[in-house]
Amino acid sequence: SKKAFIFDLDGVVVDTAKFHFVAWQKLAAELGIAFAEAENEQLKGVSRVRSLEKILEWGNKSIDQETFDRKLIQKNEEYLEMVETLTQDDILPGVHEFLLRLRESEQPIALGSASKNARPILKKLGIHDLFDAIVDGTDVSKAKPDPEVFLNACELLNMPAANAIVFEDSIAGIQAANNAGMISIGLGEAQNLSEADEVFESFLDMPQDYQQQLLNKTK
Ligand code: G16
Ligand code: MG
Repeated sequence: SKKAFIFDLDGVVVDTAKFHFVAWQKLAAELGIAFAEAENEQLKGVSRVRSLEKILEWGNKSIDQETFDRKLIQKNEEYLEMVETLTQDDILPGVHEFLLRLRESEQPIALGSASKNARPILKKLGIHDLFDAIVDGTDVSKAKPDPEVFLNACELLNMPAANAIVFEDSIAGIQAANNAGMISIGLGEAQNLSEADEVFESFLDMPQDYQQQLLNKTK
């Protein structure tokens, strides 16, 4: 049967999470705020504006609106410089093959990302055309864990939420999928993603028969 296959971008399709980490860490350092892996984990899937708000909360600091906006522009410019270095080789292991297999069996595929840079990144990776629908940070008003991004994706694919399968690397994203009543599959460390219906370290660790089962699975 047909399912809606919805992919997060950063940390699922491509390892841009490491670029976000470098850029946020630099920004935090400029503000005198400590920022390590644990903090970064909590920013995954979180919008740009909300991320800076969180960093300021952690550091118990406040800055004026102009500085806030300037810092975000600077962060994004640094991030985009790193994004420029991306090639097809940076697609995470097993993803490209999985996408092609889904297309072969004519399964609807969407991207559901919080990033405002999603479209240019997919084009850079040469996989933009594998997606039937793209919903990103420029299309939604409510950030993950709100289910808006994934519900919009389902609507564009013309599929009910109960038939959707979401691949996510972030806690906020798994919660968004669960809030939408969709099957949530975590990519990454199981200890971070305990709320997911299933967790794999990468797409390479997802057994072929599990992939086949997904086509018949409902929540
Ligand atoms: C991504 C990242 C977040 C990032 C957000 C906004 O979400 O996980 O760390 O802050 O997008 O990205 P940008 O600054 O490019 O608009 P996702 O949902 O693709 O994992
Ligand atoms: Mg992500």
